Amino acid sequence: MSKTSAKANARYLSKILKAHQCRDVVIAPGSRNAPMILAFTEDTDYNCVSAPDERSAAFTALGMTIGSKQPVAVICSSGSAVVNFYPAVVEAYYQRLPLVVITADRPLEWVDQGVGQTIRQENVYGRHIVFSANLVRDPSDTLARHYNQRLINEAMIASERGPVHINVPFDEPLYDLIDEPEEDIHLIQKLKPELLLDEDYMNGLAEIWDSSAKVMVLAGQMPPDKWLQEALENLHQKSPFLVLSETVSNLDIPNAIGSIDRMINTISEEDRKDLAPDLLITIGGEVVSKMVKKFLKEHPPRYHWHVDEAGEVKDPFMSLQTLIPVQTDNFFDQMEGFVTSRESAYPDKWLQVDRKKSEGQQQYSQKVAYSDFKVFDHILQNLPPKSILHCANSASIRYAQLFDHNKGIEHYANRGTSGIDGCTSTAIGHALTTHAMVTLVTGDVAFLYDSNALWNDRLPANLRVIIINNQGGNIFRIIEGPAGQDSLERYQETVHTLQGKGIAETYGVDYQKTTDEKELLKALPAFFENASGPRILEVMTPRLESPGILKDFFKSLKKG
Ligand SMILES: Cc1ncc(C[n+]2csc(CCOP(=O)(O)OP(=O)(O)O)c2C)c(N)n1
Repeated sequence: MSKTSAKANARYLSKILKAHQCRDVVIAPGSRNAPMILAFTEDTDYNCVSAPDERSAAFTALGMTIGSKQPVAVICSSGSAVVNFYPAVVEAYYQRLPLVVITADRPLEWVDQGVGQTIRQENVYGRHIVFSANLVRDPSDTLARHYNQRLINEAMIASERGPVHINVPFDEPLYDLIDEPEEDIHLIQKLKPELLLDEDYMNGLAEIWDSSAKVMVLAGQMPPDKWLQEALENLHQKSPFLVLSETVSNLDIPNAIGSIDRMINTISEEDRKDLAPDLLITIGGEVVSKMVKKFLKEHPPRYHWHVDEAGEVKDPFMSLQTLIPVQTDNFFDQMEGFVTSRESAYPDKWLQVDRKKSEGQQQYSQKVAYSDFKVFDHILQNLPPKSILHCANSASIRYAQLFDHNKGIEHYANRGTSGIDGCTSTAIGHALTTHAMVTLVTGDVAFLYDSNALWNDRLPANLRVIIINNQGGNIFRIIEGPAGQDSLERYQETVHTLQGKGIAETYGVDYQKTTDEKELLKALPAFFENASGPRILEVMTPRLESPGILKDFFKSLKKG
């Protein structure tokens, strides 16, 4: 007979979570959480990962939610362990990822009483969590048992909107195991209806669409969605429109401009006016491109709709008028039935300009000196087909946005809060849930910051980490503002001579370093071959020259 924890709350969690499709659990060590460690690890339905650093553990779990598209639990002990989950909680909040945070707690009676590892854990994630449950300790009557089970169900249902927190107080004994008992577990499921707009709404929206000569869809961060792609392509056949697709939107359609900055930053003011839409429809999450935000603020559309199933107002361009709270693919499917069939030169014109920019970029890439720009070009060209690319914040994802990408590559970045604190852990979590190759391209500071990501017991062999080591935060040499300041090198760029070799050795990860283009080109193909463990490639690049080469790139496209 299988064993489980003697603590009822730990058993309820392990039984209810799997009924809500949660099968992956990342566990940070501790004693207060021992009942949950026992309940989850004794249950063979769960895939458990051990990660000692709570911040990395939570980001690893977050990466697993991206890969599995299911809720993933992360469990820790009490005290400051709990607040080390916070960075991943906020990232999950803004990316709406189903991170299920389970924290062990001391009995409530001991909070603020000078007892070790005890803090105010109830509702500790404040306004960055979609649901917080504080379970009753050792539920001894029917009502208390029902209450705890209902709260766990509620949390799991809420996790489809973002991170949830379940705080679970335990007192000693913590380690008692019992035979799996026969006990009633209360399950609540939520149905997910396909929502459609009624005809009156659709007629009104279609009228605006038909009256708008220039219709633009701007796609922010989202996972690959073939239904949405199909819906957009069908609608485009009937009434053509232009799509600006951020790299992390994972949209792969013919009428899309993927390198938004390359276009917007290199056309004349007159052309920008011409590109500005009459009707803007935004979909997806965060938008990386600062340039598109500036462009749309300077050239506000006449109409702006935001399609978001959750119906939350997001208005970075200060132009939103209509919030459309239905599934995005359904909306465009429906739209196709209501708009009038027509021709439009608008998308073709800009797609042609984009092709020219792409040619200009290829020419520039060929002649440009060794730099971050050049290195990105080579990396992106060498990525294995049908693989997954994670880009760290911040220069990595910004460079990635400038290039045309090979079809079939999925793109991810922690753009919920744009932190550098969990990019490696997130990529590792994602790699743990897939057989595809997962490549993380990261700056040196982001890599060093999250080096504890490698401290887990299940480092995936399909992980490849490329550190672009430009000896500091090169982004601060690129953006306007810090570049001319005395504070730049010490306080923003944080110039250093650190390298990843020692970290790789500590964690037993295969490591290689390249210092010029020739070495890089030689290393890349072998680096991406299948291997028995993860690999790190550190690419040394010139910190002073790279920002200038990026600026020259934009200048050269402006001229062309
Ligand atoms: C947790 C956190 N702290 C600080 C920042 C501000 N920040 C943004 S990018 C960056 C430097 C990144 O440097 P690196 O990883 O070397 O990438 P590079 O810019 O050189 O490509 C910093 C400190 C942040 N985004 N997140």
